[in-house]
Amino acid sequence: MTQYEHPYPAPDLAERHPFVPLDFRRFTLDEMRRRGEVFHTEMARRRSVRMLSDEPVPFDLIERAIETAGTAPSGAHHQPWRFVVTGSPEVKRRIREAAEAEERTNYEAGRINDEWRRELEPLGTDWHKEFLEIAPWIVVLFEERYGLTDTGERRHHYYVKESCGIAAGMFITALHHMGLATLTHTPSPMAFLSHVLGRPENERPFVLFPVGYPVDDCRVPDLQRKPLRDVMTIVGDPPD
Ligand code: IYR
Repeated sequence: MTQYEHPYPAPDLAERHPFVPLDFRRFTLDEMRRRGEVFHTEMARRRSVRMLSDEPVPFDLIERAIETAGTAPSGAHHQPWRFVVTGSPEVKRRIREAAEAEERTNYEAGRINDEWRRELEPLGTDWHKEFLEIAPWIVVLFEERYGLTDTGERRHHYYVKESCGIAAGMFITALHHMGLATLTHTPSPMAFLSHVLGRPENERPFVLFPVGYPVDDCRVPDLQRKPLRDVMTIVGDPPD
């Protein structure tokens, strides 16, 4: 057994903050490799989908994905996120109108420069955002810039962007795993979402996700992912 000279919790904290046993599953090495392989193959099929259909999606699937996203680690475990969900045609219409107005300025009034425009060409995007009305659900992840106590005092949050970025990743992973499609959409600027969705001062829009099934015969850009050698660097000798 590994002996720690400085175990957790530190002895002087253990009484005030007792720890509980870790619920951890171990697998055989064969099983670990198989699970890793199966999961990678499944995740390699994930694609951002803009051509979402209007086919209804039961709300409990959205709830499950948000619960899963909420298992993300966060700075000091403050969980500085809020997932705002709408399936209302009226609210979706208002979001689409405001997003398209902003994106039109991006694409047509030069907020996107020529280099950026060329980079977006393979994705085939323009200012039209029909999916915002067609997809059954829109989920907007708001970052909590600071928390509020019961008495209305501000509570500092830590690593908010990192925490929300991880939660966003887990959200799209959970949706894909259940057989749903989404797009990490950041209509820019996004401040209109606070207004349309009636969010308080301490929340700021982070990413918007339209969620649904892809349309039949959905096509996506022919993108390749970087091979391992281009994203991984090994330093030093391996452990014994
Ligand atoms: N927000 C715009 C433009 C856009 C920017 C990037 I970087 C993308 O990867 C995709 C789109 C839009 O949604 O069209």
